[in-house]
Amino acid sequence: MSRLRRGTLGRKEIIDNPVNPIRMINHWDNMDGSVERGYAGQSIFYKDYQIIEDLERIKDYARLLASVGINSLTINNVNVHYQETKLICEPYLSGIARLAEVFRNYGLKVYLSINFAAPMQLGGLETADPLDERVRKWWQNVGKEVWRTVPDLGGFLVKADSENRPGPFTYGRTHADGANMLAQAIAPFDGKVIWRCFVYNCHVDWRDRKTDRAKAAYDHFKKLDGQFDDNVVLQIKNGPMDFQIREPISPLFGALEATNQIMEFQITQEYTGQQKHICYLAPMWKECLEFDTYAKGQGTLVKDIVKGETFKNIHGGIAGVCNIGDSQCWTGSPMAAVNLYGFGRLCWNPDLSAEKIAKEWINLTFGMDETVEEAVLEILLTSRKAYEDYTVPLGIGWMVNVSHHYGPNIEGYEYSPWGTYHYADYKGIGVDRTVKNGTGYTAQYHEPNASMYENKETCPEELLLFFHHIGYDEKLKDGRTLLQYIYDVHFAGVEQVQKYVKLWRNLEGKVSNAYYEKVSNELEVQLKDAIEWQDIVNTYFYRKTGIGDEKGRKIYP
Ligand code: GCW
Repeated sequence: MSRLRRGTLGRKEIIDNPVNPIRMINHWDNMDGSVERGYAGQSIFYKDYQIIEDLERIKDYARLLASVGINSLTINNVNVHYQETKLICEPYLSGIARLAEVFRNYGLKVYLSINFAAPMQLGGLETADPLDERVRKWWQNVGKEVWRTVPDLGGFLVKADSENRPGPFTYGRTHADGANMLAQAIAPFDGKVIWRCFVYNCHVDWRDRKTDRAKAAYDHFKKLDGQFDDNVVLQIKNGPMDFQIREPISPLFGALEATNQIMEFQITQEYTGQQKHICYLAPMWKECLEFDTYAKGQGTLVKDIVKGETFKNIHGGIAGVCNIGDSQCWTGSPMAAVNLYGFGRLCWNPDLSAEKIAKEWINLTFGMDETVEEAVLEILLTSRKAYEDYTVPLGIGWMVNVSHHYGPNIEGYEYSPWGTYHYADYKGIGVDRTVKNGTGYTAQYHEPNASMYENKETCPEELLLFFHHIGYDEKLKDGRTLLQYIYDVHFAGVEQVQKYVKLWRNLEGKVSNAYYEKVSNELEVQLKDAIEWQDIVNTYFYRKTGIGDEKGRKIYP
């Protein structure tokens, strides 16, 4: 590791501009103090339905975000409940103004998540129809009031017609109608409407094998391309389903050519170990950003689309669902901080490698000790694959407990209305999303990606079960059967966590005691959970097939 000589820093000049214009954090905080999918304690913004008075910690937070280059944030959950709907009016608005002032000092703009049906709850109207004149007027007045109190508010974030939230569909209107109505109301104040594309039917029937949740965002939004106002930005989750450990990129990237769009990543580890497991997410985000959509021929990378370059959009960037709370170390688990750091760094410069970012974080967190750097780096860089191996490999996803999404429950969602199935039977598993025999999802990609996914032979193996239904006895690339692969990676995933425990043990005395203890305890939990996943998944497939492990390892009957 090269070190700067004393005095050299003063002469070093670096000009480093951010690549993405919008570098945003989304909080899913509720005013009762809870955080939806939060694993780091309670909200730092709200307590007992009030905005927090003491802004000391908020100031630290603003500084923390600014230090990794974040320039905007939403401060309330996209699921805007009854009380939170009132954040756009007094007495809360003055509280928002106080928060905005703290963030302003660190170069961050505050945005609010709004309830599309607010004109009914707050305005006493019997409709929220975006084309109704009274509704339009109502939002215009809200705009005036809000920006009078918070003159530099960034704008509104909207989750509409999604998971039972209200939206324009109720009135037979499109999402362009809904978004543009709001956009026009706040355009005079330079406000933006960030409109989420996480729109799908969450009341499907598992018996219906044709409806495919993965197709929903594209089906809803592709046809609206070009219809959104200049101050509307669509926010698209990285994958077509929902923040699983492995998904293909959303086919909307590369499909929308005349619409402002930003990427949505999930920093909080809802499906990736809930900040009890170490899972470094920057490698996954890198994969998304480097993906070639072929939208304008070879080399049309997602990172260039989202920064607004490919299609010359007015706005572009990246948003991430936050992983902090009021826990002492911000992220509940100290190791989860690498994801917030990594998120900020990638927004700033998506060309950085996940390894470089991890090294930076390790040195900033633990200092320059090379043993520590090497061990922590090894843990971080292998952690995503390890998690995938002992949980849900090959792109199958889910298999988690219903509602809180922690721990294995292989058929937890199999007969539910959420559209998240794996279709395991005694012969095979996986979702056929081909045009030829399946849901036709593969056609949402440009060529050659569409054909690559359509054909089993060319489909990237790590996504095999996302795109195909495969027999347990079918051979994978290296000659192993699918079933044997499933067994192997579940054992391997656990072994990897055992290795983490050993690697971490060597660091006693080299990292602070508090840190050492906390991470040791967390690794114990991770190991126990990994074994739980391994045993439940392996037993499930053993019971389905009656075929044991070729290597004779323990599988519970
Ligand atoms: O991942 C799912 C979560 C919900 C979340 C939703 C969304 C805020 O389970 O908790 O709601 O996605 O992104 O809107």
